Amino acid sequence: MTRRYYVTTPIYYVNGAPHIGHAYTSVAADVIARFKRLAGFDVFFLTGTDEHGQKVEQAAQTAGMEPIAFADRVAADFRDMYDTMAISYDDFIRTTEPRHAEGASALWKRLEENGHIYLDAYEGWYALRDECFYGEDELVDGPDGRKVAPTGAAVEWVREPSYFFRLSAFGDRLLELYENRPGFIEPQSRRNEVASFVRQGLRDLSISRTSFNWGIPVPGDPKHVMYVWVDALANYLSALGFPDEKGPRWDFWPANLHLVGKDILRFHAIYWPALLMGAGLELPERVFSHGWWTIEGQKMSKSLGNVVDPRDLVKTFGLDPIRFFLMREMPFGGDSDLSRRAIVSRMNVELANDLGNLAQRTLSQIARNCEGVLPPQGAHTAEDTALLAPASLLPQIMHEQIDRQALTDALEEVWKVIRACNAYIDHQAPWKLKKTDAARMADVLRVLADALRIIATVLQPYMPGSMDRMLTQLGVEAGERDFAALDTPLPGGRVLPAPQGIFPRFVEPEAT
Ligand code: ME8
Repeated sequence: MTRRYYVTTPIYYVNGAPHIGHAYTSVAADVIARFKRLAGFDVFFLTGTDEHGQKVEQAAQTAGMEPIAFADRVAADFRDMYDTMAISYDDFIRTTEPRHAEGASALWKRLEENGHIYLDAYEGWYALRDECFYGEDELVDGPDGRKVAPTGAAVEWVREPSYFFRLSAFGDRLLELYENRPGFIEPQSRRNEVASFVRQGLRDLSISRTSFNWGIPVPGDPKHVMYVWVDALANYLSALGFPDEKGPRWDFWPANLHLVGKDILRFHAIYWPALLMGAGLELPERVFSHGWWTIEGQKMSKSLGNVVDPRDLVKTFGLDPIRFFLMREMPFGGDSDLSRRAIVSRMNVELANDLGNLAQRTLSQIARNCEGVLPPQGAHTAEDTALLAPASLLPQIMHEQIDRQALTDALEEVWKVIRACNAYIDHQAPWKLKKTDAARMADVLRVLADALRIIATVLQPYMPGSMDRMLTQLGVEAGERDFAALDTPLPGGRVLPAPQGIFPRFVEPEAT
């Protein structure tokens, strides 16, 4: 039976254009999804857009548009960004779709039937930017002396009739969950933060609003719309056809991984499992929250005018260098800075020098000295084995890292092998062997081609386009590119296409 793997990104608000933060989470999920597919898993990779709520309603008003027309436009822009970034999602869910309203309403009804919802009135603070209710004790002093949310978002006092979810009743069960399943929230430091928040005691959660109507109507009481976070979280179920638990996609539940930014961990690690427990549904295996990008040392914000559209970076540097940079630069889970200098340095050192040159040197020597034909595998010397043995362990080692979302470490593992290949080629000097021992020269080039095949295969999830070209240049056919295919050596004698550089150096245009 094929093993299943269900990975999700957050569904992004359509109040503004997609930016590098959205691209980052989605590229990371894409790397994981592509890796699992190469390892033979049946993958369902879900992403989409979060289109309801006051924040989106206000953005539509500012744009002078109906909310749905506005949402259509921004959702289309997200898909365009995804196409540019080569995000291989299996489904893109929009919370304004009927299938989603059905799933979210069904979740609500289950919670109601199970006695976890009651009607009352909410009186307290609300931060529109975060779409989040905050307790008085959570507020902090803002720059102008006014109280703001811990995230810095402005808060307003809200008073309206509201349905509540009995979140307070789930504190112990949540703490038990964090205790019994230490991998449920990662990284560990964030898990500890969440656990201490829960330990302080949870208040019931207001889950409907009456002061605007851009949302999913509450079943049986359409004066209320669902709180946008209950609506949004339900996407992970509705995309699988919930409440139809006999449908073809339902087997993917529970999700293996919800990938989120650290800003929305509270919703995924507290509210979401509590809602699922309340509805009697299985819990996801894991919630991983990654860190934050700043731009040239500053927080990215509309007011600073430094919001980065990933499509602009792709135009300047190319797609795969940007995907590589995003996955390589930020230790997964930590924070990092995006700067032009850092991008250029990664491109020129790690892609052009380390990997690009290695491929170019190997392939051009095969073209020149082996008549462009892949040599057969020869008998391996101890040095050949010392290179190939660790290379052949890459799929397995990286798989374990990918399952922990150690996406940067996995790249480092590949680079160890790339550096070893560069040392090997310098030491073996096949260009000198041409005259003295042509047979050994062919063996050396074949060893390098085999190592490169492994390298290019395992890097496909990170840089699909360039690795596709590299595999083609190495004579690897379309059906021979997954991990299982690595067990079968390529037959010698394949005619290789003329080698072409894959990672050109980036040269800054002369300052004028
Ligand atoms: O929160 N660095 O949507 P959102 C890294 N609709 N990642 C960043 C980032 C940055 N500077 N800025 C944004 C929402 N992100 C809800 C989610 S899910 C059921 C509902 C990424 O449009 C990161 O993944 O505000 C963060 O969690 C997400 O964008 C927030 O996107």
